[in-house]
Amino acid sequence: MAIERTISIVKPDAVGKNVIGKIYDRFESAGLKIVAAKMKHLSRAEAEGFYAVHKERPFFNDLVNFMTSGPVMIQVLEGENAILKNRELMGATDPKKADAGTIRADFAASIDANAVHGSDSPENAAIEIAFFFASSEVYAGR
Ligand code: IDP
Repeated sequence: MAIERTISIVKPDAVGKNVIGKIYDRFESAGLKIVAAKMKHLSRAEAEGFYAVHKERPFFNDLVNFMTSGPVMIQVLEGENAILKNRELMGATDPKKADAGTIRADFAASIDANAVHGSDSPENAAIEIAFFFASSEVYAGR
């Protein structure tokens, strides 16, 4: 299986609930390594740029408002099959539909405030990592 890197974001709702560490534990327990991390309060332009792929969607403005409502914790996860593994740990977009034991089932309140973001493909993972981190800020897995 391939060693991959992916972007994870702990969204403002989960940062506000003080569960960054509990979410990090899910990654580490699943064998994913945190190889870069930063806390950041996104500007409107940054949130709009990050979610540009969704700009025609009806929820785009709500999404940008939410993602700029407080600081987020952004990390690069590295490990075997990291992109899919992170998506499995996250659970479905709507926490009501997320499997028991997933991050969204345990920490998210609604489809808007759904605790975490994760890249959904190798192409998007590369774009999203470059959006937030210089290559010198991402460390090789131990
Ligand atoms: P994902 O985060 O599970 O990959 P996407 O479909 O890529 O889900 O949507 C990006 C984000 O946009 C979601 O995490 C969620 O916060 C928000 N979102 C998606 N669909 C809706 C919706 O129908 N209403 C409100 N917000 C939504």
